[in-house]
Amino acid sequence: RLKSVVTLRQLEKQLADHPLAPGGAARVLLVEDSPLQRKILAGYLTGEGIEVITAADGAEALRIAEQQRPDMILLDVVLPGMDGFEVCRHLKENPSLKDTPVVFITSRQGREEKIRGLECGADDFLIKPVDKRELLIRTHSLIRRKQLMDTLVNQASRDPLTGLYNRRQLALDLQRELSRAKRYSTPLALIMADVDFFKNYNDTNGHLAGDEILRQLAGLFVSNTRDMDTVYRYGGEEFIILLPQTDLAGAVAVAEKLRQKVEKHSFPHGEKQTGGRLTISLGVAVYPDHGRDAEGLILAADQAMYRAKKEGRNRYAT
Ligand code: GH3
Ligand code: MG
Ligand code: MG
Ligand code: MG
Ligand code: MG
Repeated sequence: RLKSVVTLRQLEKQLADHPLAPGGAARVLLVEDSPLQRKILAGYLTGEGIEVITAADGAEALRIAEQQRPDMILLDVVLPGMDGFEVCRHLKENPSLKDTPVVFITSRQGREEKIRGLECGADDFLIKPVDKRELLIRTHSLIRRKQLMDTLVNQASRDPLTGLYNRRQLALDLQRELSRAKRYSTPLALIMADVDFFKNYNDTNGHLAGDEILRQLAGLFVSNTRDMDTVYRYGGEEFIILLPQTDLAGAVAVAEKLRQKVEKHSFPHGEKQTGGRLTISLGVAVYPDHGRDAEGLILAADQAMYRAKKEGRNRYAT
């Protein structure tokens, strides 16, 4: 026999002591066609570190989910038009929404309904009338799981030193951008940048000072490229910038702009470098002219960068 069950008051205190998102509220999308039910459930959730956004039908739910990226979706099964199962299937087909936890709210207790829900990817079920404690416990646990997952996914794609995307993410993005470039017959440019005489910088100023240079370079690359472009830390002191829909002339302009920004930037101990400045050399390669697949394009940029080094550094080559 169960000894005790948490009271609503105890539960509310527990949740208040362990906020979901310190400094912000977690967002729950509540999809429910009955205005009364919407009001009751939103009331249960609001104020526990949760912000509730609502939708009254499936189409609206999909639109709002896409725009607002909730941390969890509470989904009524019986809805006008598209039912909850269909909404769930659409959510799971969308790469940017498929990992958002979905909890069905249903008054039907049938096993078949539950299996249908599980089949289309539901994470949990709540039976009407919904118990406030059960709603809060399940919501908090799923949101915590989602937030942990988001953190891990983010960490897997990033370089911890600079915060830039890593080589693993480059491989994924480059495949995607190459397919897009092929399909729409658009160019795709790749720039490789490598710090000049960086071993010398580290030997003179220490590895920690060297790390700071890499962080400052990352900042310069991100702030001097377009939102569409992505900067990656490719290796130790090598960076790659991927520039969709950019041809050779465009990419060369970016490479030269970055070269100048770095040359003009005042880095700590930069004056001790060869030539009195810290500089980079860049290699530019463009799909389809210089490479037709990921390896080919990276190799072409690497070889161009190597030529820039040989020709005297602090320059770009194609
Ligand atoms: P070059 O102009 O030919 O590129 O000369 P370089 O000295 O930059 O090239 P080399 O490949 O000989 O040395 C690269 C140096 O980059 C060696 C290593 O100490 C440094 N490096 C690589 N990764 C890191 C890092 O994460 N932090 C720091 N501080 N240094 C790094
Ligand atoms: Mg309904
Ligand atoms: Mg290098
Ligand atoms: Mg080198
Ligand atoms: Mg170098």
